[in-house]
Amino acid sequence: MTRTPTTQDKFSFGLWTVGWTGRDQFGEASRPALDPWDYLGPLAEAGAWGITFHDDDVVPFGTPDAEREQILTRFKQVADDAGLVIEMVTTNLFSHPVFKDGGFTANDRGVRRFALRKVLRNVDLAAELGAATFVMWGGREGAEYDGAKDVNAALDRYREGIDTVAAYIKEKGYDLRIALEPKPNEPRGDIFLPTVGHALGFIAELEHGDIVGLNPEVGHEQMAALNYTHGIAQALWSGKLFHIDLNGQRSIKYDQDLVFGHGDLLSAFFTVDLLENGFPSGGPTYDGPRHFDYKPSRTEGFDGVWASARANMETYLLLAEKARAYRADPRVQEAFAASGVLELSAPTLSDGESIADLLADRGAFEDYDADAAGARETNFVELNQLAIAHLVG
Ligand code: GLT
Ligand code: MN
Ligand code: MN
Repeated sequence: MTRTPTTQDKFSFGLWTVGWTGRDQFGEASRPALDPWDYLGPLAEAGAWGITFHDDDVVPFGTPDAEREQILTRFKQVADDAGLVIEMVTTNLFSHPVFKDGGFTANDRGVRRFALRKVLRNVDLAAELGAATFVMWGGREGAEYDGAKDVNAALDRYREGIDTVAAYIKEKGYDLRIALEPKPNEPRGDIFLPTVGHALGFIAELEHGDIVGLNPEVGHEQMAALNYTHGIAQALWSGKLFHIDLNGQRSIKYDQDLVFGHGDLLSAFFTVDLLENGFPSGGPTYDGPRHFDYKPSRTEGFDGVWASARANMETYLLLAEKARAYRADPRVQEAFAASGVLELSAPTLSDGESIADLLADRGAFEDYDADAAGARETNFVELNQLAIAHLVG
């Protein structure tokens, strides 16, 4: 057992995580649904600092305005009483059949306008509740059949939609940033912005890309057989890691949303190492929420729901301890130096060196002993074994 989480740890949970009733494509709910505010007390007791939700998680789709206000007031009150920060809000553009072909990229223009209105209303709510991040997971933005979507037009419409939301945030003066969440597939056969890389490329094409970043999810990158730690590293490098969804995934299959660390544990170790300790030679760091987007397995009752919520935080804290010890270990520092890991931060050209200087440097090419360099020992395996020793030792 490790230390109890505190609010300093900034652990937060989606309401839809502990609130998932276990209903899937093959079976009915295996747990009852509580009222949205009933999840808040136990989460705070378990050590959570924050809570996040979709509009429809709290206020059912189609609820009349007056009732919506009452529900939201009550939810906010209970969150305040529990000491939970509403750090992120997101919009459900995937459950209702109106969004069966997407929200911002639906072929049907009326659906696109409806989706925009639903999002803009939710942006107002997010700002009112003091959220810092507005996540946009485009779960239904995609297609099953290549012929069913004009991808050029879809990306135009996606850009138009995101830029409209970002422009609205600026116009209103809200202190809110948008975080796009990539996912390769499920529920659509193929989803637009399938990976961190695709999403970064897309953000570069936006007019208001300065307030648009990413919310990468562990399992979503791993579903595409990609390295999550590298994904968030590149997002950090681009100044775009606005938020994260931590969970577990075991290889390329359906989106498992397991507890953090219950999938690829070594990858989770290096993710925590990066989040807690930063890059080996410095650089941009992440200090946002440690947000868990997992699903308590359908086999579990409510005891299992709360045990699995705690498990996310406990695993994170255990890994954080291990990662700290790993970095502080003189053998690791030595191995970093011996492996050249720290040498990588030295610019390839010297300060003020011109291309002509490089071309004139015989030592760099003509007289360079490429065979000797090719024979240089890297000790990467030894370095990795030190991580393993810290992790399981
Ligand atoms: C949905 C999805 C998650 C997203 C949520 C935000 S909803 O559960 O599977 O990955 O983060 O829209
Ligand atoms: Mn997921
Ligand atoms: Mn997610």
